[in-house]
Amino acid sequence: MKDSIALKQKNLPQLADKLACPTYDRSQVKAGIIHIGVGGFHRSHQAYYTDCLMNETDANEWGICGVGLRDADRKIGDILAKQDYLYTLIVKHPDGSIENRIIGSIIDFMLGCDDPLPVIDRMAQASTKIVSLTITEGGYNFNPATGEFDFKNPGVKHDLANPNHPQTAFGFLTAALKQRRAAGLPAFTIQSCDNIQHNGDMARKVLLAFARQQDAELAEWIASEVRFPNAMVDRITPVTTPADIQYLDTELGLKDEWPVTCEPFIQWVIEDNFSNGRPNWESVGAQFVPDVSPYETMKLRLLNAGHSVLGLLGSLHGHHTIDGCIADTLFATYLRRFMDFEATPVLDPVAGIDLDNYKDCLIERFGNPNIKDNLARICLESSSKLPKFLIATIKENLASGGSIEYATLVIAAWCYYSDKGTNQKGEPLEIIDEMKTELHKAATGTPGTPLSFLKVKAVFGDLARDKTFAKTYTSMVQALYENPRIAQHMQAVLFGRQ
Ligand code: CS2
Repeated sequence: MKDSIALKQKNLPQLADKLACPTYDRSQVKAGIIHIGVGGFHRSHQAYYTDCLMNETDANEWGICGVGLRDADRKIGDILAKQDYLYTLIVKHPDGSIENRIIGSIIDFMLGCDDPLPVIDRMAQASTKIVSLTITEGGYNFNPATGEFDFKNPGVKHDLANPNHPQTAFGFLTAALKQRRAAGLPAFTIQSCDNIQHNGDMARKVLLAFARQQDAELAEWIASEVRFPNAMVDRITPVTTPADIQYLDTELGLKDEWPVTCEPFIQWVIEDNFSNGRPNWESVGAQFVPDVSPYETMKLRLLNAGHSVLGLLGSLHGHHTIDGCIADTLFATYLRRFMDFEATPVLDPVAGIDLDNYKDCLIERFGNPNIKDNLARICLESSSKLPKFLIATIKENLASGGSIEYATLVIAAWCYYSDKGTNQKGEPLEIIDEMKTELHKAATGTPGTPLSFLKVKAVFGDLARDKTFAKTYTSMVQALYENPRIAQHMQAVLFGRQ
């Protein structure tokens, strides 16, 4: 058997007849963008758009230098370095067809936890125009119920005491901006690509809170010079599996140690608000708009919330993937009703978007049988996702007298899941959540105190004090503890209680 070809710059000519490869001269590309958090999503989304741009136009100044801040990022850094920062994007269509393409827009990677200084210097260089972020919802370090910055975070405490040896994104950004200011260089743009409502405003708020504690004058300069565009980002990107790596080897004779798989759908709606220039991403499909809020809210409250609805109910039931849930009519119907009866009534209209089509398309995307999106990924860090994805919808429906039953059952299911750590068959669930211990502790009080789970104020705020919610939730959680077969409770919501 012929040996597989290792993914490397020098092997691209050999690979070009097997799959799409960068058509630009990568040796000419400079890193105008530094990106913190090079996970699958960055690689299927921003790096993909930028690769398209480089293939189609002259955009050499907009290459990406990846940055990892945690020791856990060492693996991706090592693999990318070995592969000249190239990787394969495996786009899986619902009909089973697959498009493979090698992405070349990332041209370097630096690990900040080993030595922060070179990373700070790189951010402070004149050639850096944008620092973009996918640091997850939790990475913004705010209390989800109050929205205030958490100064008790050990990383933040460390960075305030050691401004030249930071650990957190806030520490790195502040140190780099300080250098730029001292050198008389223009500020870079800070571009959030996380699933947070008003992600740019949030990045601005938390960075300023941090910077004010460190250097009030610098904070003022940041406030006036740095732009933080809000954006809605979208592409479903499941976790890469060994089977994906094997597929490239078997089908294409290509050795890529960490490819990325994703769905064909992609969307990026961005506010045109940049401090120091930007790539023309609109020429490859991104949309620049004056106000991104309605797009963000629609996506977070329908797609991301829809994922959480299926993720938590499905985990309890014993489903493993999102497409597995959609193949189950009860779950697909429940999701659609949640979207129609609870999420949509509290959404503002979105210019140019027919919400019915958007929802049809979401159900189709979720049902893509080739995107085996694991429920463990969906439920990961639910404590930082649910306040914005789902609880916001409940609160708005309580205020307007709308329906809350569909979403409330999900909170009751989350309580049971956090308490038992198993599905309804007693099989263990993989739960990864920064607040796991706190959630578990609160949930275990449920049998004696039905509202016990809602004591986690950072997640629920004052929700327990709302009489309508407390009543609905109490009856649901009690019924669930008596009989954990979630499908029966979903049916009760769908068809009314007997
Ligand atoms: C998911 C998102 O993490 C989650 O809960 O809903 O990762 C989702 O797949 C992306 O936002 C899709 O754009």
